[in-house]
Amino acid sequence: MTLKTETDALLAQLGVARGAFTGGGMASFSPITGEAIADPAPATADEAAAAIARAKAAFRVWRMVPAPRRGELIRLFGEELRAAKAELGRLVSIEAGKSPSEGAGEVQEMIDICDFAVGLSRQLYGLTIATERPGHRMMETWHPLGVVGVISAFNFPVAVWSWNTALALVCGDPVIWKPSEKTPLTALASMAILDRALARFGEAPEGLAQVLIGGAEVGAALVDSPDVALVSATGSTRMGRIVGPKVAARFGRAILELGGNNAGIVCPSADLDMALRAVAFGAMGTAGQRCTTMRRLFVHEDVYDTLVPGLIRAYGSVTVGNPLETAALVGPLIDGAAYRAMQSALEAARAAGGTVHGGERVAIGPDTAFYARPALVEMPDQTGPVLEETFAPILYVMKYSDLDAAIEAHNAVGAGLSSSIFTTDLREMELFLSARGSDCGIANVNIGTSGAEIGGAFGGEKETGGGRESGSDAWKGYMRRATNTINYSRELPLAQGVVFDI
Ligand code: UN1
Repeated sequence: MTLKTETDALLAQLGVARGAFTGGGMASFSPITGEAIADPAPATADEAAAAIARAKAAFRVWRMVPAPRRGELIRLFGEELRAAKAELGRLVSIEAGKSPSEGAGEVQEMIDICDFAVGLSRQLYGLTIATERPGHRMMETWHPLGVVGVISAFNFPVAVWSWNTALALVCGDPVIWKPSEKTPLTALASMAILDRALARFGEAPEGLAQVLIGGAEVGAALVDSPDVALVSATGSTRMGRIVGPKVAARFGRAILELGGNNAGIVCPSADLDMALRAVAFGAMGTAGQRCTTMRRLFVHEDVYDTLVPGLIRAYGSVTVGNPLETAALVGPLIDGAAYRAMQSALEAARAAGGTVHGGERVAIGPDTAFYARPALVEMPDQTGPVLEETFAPILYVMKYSDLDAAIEAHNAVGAGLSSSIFTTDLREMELFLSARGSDCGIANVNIGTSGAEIGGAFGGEKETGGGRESGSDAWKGYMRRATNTINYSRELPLAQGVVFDI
């Protein structure tokens, strides 16, 4: 069976109409072989405008549905996702090139956020606050915000949308999704799954959840529309530099999840065997194509010669291959451009004095597929390509002698998403987690930088964009807060003791 035949069958099983993914002219490829597997139609500017108008109308209805009732829709969505987990996970593997375990893991992440959001639908709490005026009460209320536009990336083609969508729908907001041009099929399938939940729910307004397949112009329609209250965008810092100011210029709200240049620090007291396994997954997992991928590693000079040769061996022996046909841990890069970006970063690293282990192309399948052995690069300093995110499996390894200096170097990059320290010394650990430690939105101890659970708030600082999605109180980004002061007395005392006797 070709990948195209299998994709057709999976899409049919998942309930996507054939016309939605054939004959539309926007070719879509599987990175596993590089072959074309479908060609959906891109949305036109008129279609985008119509979708926004439908969502705006849906908001007027949905905001009045009680939140726990909105949660019922997400409960049904979670049920539908459980029923479709195997097929959707497989489609993620075909379209994004992930191993079956990571494809299934991505769908599990969707299920997890649904469970979280169902509970959340009864916990959209505001505070009651003491007032200085007698006979008064002060409280805050959280209200639905409006239409949410979700722009997502190829590497987590469905999970990131679901973090946003589960929360937004529970918070009372309609959602319009512009998935990556590289992964339209998993988007169509996820929408078909949500459509089944909507049909079972029965009372959702038309246009509550929509998908717009297309390129930058579709994203721009969401970014520029004053009727889109919140734009939640995941992608490169370059994309965020365009989206952020445009949304701000119209006083819209943005949640930005941009690049990461995540690092680990391995201290002398670390459990080196555990550190090796954690670094291997963090740096090579998903072929280095997570925004949370570990890209830099600072190793203390006392343990460098123990840890790094072991890591180099792991890089040499890790299985690279077709993740659908073999048990390979490292699958393909998304496309040729990703491979070329990897090679030019390695070239720049060599020029900056780096010693490169691995990184070469591995011939698997047709030459339209791009597989590469992950690269470990021993760097004398943090210079050149080390300072930037290259979306490929490259780990830059540097030696350190003083932890304060290592933390300083750790923080001396533009991005601020995720970070790890490997230590069994509580002073080192607490320093790393303190105000003068890691400057990232995620700071871990004795685990890698990737693979966050949905219960915590996900996102990062600086050039990562500052947005938070998923767990904790990230839901507040999808609602507007009103402060209410209620006078139940027969007097009219003014705040701050102001007198205004008329
Ligand atoms: C991303 O790469 O855009 O923490 C998201 C992780 C995953 C999400 C990554 N839960 O690695």
